[in-house]
Amino acid sequence: MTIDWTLVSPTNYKDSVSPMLASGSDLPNIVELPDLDENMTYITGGLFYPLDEYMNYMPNYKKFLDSNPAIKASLTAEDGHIYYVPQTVVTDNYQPCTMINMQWLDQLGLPVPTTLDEFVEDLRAFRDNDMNGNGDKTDEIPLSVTAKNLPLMFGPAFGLNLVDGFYADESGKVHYSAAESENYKKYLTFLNGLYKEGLLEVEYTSLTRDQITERCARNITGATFDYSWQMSQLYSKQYPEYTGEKGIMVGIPPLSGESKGFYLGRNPIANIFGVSKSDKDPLLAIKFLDYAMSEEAQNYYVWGLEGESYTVSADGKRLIQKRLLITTGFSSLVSMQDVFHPSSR
Ligand SMILES: [Ca+2]
Repeated sequence: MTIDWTLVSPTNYKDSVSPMLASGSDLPNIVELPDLDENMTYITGGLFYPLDEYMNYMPNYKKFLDSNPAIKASLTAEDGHIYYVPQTVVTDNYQPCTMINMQWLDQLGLPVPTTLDEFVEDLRAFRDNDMNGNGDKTDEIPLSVTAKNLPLMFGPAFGLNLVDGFYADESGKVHYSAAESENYKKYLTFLNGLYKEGLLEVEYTSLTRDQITERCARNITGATFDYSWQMSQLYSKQYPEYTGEKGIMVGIPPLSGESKGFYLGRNPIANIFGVSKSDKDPLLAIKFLDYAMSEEAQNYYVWGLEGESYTVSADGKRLIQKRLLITTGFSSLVSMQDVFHPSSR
């Protein structure tokens, strides 16, 4: 299959695609929607085929929906039909994570922290030493994180899901995070402690990603929290010594406190694709989307090519061969916001 891709920059994707959808004419066969169609605007406009009527041609998608009932429920419209195929975020490598300045950690001879206590010790060491070696012990900022990311970074260690607002425990009982008063109080007390000790940047309420990036360029910050791909795509790149081989701002697993940490931050449905009714013979587009949901395509997406970007060891584990290739592929896939058009018949 040859695909005629129409590439649109992520920054003006919505502005470019919304008018096309509003006019409803000359749409490509497959469209990535500019939003999640929460108000069913495009569905009620009759722009897209109900894909559930084509499940005979979508064995991979059917299998995915059957094994992910919560995602299936989210995708099912009020009229009972499913109109879209999602780009899903169900793996940990797509989640935001804590990133730590690995050069600073190495200089101190400290291990990668796994608990809040260890992390706080690292921050104190960053605060108290001339980590960037400019002769000034006072210009190091231990932690630069946006206010929006703080609950994602530290909530889980207190057993709190402050993003969705609720969670179900092992017995299936639903809890509402902010109302878990004891844990929530401990969480706030912890943050207050960071602030008072000068570990959390004073201007954290107004801090932006651009400012954090600039702090990395000046090598004055010890840790941050952001989407995983930004460690290579954005932050580590700010350091002149970064070659792509060894990360400088490096992601670490979720920190644990009284509760075991967990990744938190992204809706399992990140984007949605529909097959437009401009396509009078939609089966090829439908089969293509189904292939995208297959295990084969997902393996390509995540791992690349066996023998080139990864190898499989005797015990069945996949090992990354070329870190750069993976990193590059990762970035371009993540930033991809495409309208595409399978034109070859
Ligand atoms: Ca310094």
